[in-house]
Amino acid sequence: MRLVLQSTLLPILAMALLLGACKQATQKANQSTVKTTAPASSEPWWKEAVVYQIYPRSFKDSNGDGVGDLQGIISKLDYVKSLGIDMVWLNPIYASPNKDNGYDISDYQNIMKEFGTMQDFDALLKGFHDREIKVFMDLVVNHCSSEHAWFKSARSSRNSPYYKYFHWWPAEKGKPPYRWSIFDEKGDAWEYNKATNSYYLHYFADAQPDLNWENPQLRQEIYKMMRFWLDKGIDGFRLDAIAFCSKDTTWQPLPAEYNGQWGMYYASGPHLHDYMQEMNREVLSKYNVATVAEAMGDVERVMKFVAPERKELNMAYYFEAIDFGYLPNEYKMPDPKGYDFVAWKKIYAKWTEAFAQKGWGTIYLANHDQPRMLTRWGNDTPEFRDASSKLLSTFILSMRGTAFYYYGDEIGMSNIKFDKVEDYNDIELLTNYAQVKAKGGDLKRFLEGMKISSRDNGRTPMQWDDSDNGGFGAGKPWLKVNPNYTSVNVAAQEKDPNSVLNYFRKMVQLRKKERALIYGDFKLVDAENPSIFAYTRSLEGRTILVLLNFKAVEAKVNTEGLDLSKAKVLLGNYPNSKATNQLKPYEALVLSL
Ligand code: TEU
Ligand code: CA
Repeated sequence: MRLVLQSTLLPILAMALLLGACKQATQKANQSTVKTTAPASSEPWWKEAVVYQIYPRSFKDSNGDGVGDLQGIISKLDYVKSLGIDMVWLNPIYASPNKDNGYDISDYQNIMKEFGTMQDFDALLKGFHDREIKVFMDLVVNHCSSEHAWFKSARSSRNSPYYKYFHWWPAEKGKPPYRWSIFDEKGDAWEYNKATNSYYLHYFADAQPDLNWENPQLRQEIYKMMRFWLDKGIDGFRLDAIAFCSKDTTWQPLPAEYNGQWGMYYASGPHLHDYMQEMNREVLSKYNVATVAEAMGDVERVMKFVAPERKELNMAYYFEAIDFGYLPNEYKMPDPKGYDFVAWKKIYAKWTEAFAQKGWGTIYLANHDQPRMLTRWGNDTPEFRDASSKLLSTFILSMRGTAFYYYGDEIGMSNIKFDKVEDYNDIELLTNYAQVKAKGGDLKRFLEGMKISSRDNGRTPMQWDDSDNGGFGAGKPWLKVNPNYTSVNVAAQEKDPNSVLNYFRKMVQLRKKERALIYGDFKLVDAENPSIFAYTRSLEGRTILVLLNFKAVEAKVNTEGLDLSKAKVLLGNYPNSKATNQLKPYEALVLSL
């Protein structure tokens, strides 16, 4: 909603008062008529939320079996609260044989044995709610596990009532038309099943058969399951790979316009948005909850999920910025020449501007599908670990869009960089490794690249203290703990007021205090600057200037047109930060103008 300031001055003043940020804001508001996307008092909570993502397998192991669990999270509720965050997103905790760590669900209404019981879940939800923290669950419904009762029945006979819950190609019609698979060694998304003499479809691993959304009965089952969790009082869903759920069942060859871009094609199913609207009508609209779509594709595609008048979902991730800087067609192999920083900034500007017109976006630099943000976007050398971790937190919490923050980043955890393939667990890496090997490719080069980009880098156990296994748990952890836990850990950083952890907390508080950081207009400053990411966030006459030097050398930013002479430092990541346009390596400055 775009509003002119004068017409909304009263409610805005009331709100500013409430937030204790009134004085400066109102003084400036009187002088200015800047057009902003002003927050009506009716703005939904999820726009202002800071989300903390917990990968339950790696957060805290309560019983010494080497796997994080729900009781482990319960034991850390006060820590999570102390971060100042508003919402937690839990990666899948449902029953699963864990071929893809919970993204292969065998029972949607039960808890994974290793994680605990439904009683543990209820206690966890209550624990968060008692602390005024909302809880998002992962909703993985593009596919389930081949161990799910539906699939076990379906694969036994074409007469099974569940056969039509999946997509099949009858073998009497010959070989199925090629479909690309993400976690399949052969790269083939059709798997032959003897008992039915047919092939089933799996966009991901063969242990992850795709659910047949074109079947209304299947959709009703999903909605029923969603209601089960919503009735328990959860606050929303992150919809996994949801863009893939509708299939073109004419099974034509890849249309020429997609030219090798299977993901884009999969994200363009003919009824995708009919289903999202149906889900909204039948389920989501009946609850006060929020949703975030893992929405692949370009602005136009992603926008369809979140444009409010379409009544689908609330927020969306996009991948263009996070997937930037890899060599094309090469398993997330980082470009040795580095990435084009100016182009990267412009991707953020493009998406931020799009969401300013309509809908609402998200900002993140890491999650369980990504390496550690410090290694990928900062600098994990001892010299710059601290400064660049703080810089990245500043970025996430000063951009426009709901902030998603990944566990461990608040203490500056970095990539573990395994040397040996045996150390890895992730199905994506193991599949890709097997493919490179089968093609006689350069495995050494592949493993070197994966030290930067592999998902397991972001899944190592949380580093709580300098005791064995970093305080994660007594047993041998399912994935190795980063050996730097002896110095990089929560306990050490709690004691240090200038730690990465305490900086993160300050930045969270700053975002809460400064509504401009949430709702303010975003404007790139000195867009072509090759080192510094600079932008203003303006709301109701208040302007905040964010200066972030992403490079290991000093750099200067052109702030022409902005008056820094009376600027006030709201937060900086060096001691005694000053309002200046000359920045130290990885320096971050948040200034009010
Ligand atoms: O990811 C969706 C997805 O398309 C992945 O291929 C993603 O692009 C990849 O992980 C990047 O390396 C979701 C989940 O977030 C992921 O953990 C699952 O493995 C995947 O779905 C299958 O459920
Ligand atoms: Ca455990």
